[in-house]
Amino acid sequence: MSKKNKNLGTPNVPNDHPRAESLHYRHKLVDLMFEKVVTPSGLCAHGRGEAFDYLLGEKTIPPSEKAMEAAIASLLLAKHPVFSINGNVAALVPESIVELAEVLDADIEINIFYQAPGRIEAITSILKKAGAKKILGLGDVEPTSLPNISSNRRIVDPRGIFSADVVLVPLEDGDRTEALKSIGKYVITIDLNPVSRTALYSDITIVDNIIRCLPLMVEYARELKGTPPEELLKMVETFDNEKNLVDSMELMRTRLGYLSKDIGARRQKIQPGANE
Ligand code: PTJ
Repeated sequence: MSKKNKNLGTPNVPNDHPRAESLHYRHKLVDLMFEKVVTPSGLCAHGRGEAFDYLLGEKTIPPSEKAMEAAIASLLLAKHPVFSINGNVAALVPESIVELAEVLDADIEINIFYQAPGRIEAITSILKKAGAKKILGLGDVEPTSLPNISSNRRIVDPRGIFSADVVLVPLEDGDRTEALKSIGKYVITIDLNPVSRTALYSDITIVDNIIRCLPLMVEYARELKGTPPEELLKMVETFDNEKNLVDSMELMRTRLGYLSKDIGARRQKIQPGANE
């Protein structure tokens, strides 16, 4: 997150702070944790994501744009696309999730790991405020279980993830992704960690911050809607997730190399005389 001097209106975060936008999202997650949308573990997950984002230079990299294009193409080709929404996703990008689902005619299913009284209701409320009309995973029908997984990540809505052909599972634990793959779902994820199990198991991994990439995915969806299915299929078939993950890691490595060479100059800038 690098936009400066934007009025974010976050108490205690001056807009001219060099990391104002990043701090704004941290405060937002903390506030929403007290409202039960986000779980305390969600804060840890966000911190892990931030560390990887730093290695990307907090920018959307070309391999991620490629992955987004293939992801949108596969969602447009899907018979029943479903988005799995946890607390962090609902807190960070509620409007974009609802807009993307609308453009792609996808279902939204709230699917959380840390079950606690009031959480589903809090997430429902944030999604409804963002304009969601239909939300699955609310327990109004008997839930069903994914095979090959013992934790409560197995519990899904029979009308949603269970019957989907393509599932978008952003910021997700590897067990769920592995279980979804074992029953033949086509899985798309958004994960800043290119070596997480979810990143490795998924058919398409978008290595980007969900805050940056969801609005871009909405743009791709609007652009690609109406593209002939043969062209969409070509975009999906020519996409190579393994190569894309390697390319993303190479860019992180290059940036680390650049940062290590530049460290003297950066120290001098922050602390004049440091190298004398
Ligand atoms: O709301 P709940 O109860 O379902 O819990 C949600 C969390 C996030 C706690 C849960 O799904 C979880 O444990 O996730 P993990 O296994 O920590 O995986 C989250 C992944 O998302 C990690 O690889 C992070 O690097 C990545 N990540 C975190 N923040 C972002 C991110 N990726 C993209 N954008 C982010 N903003």
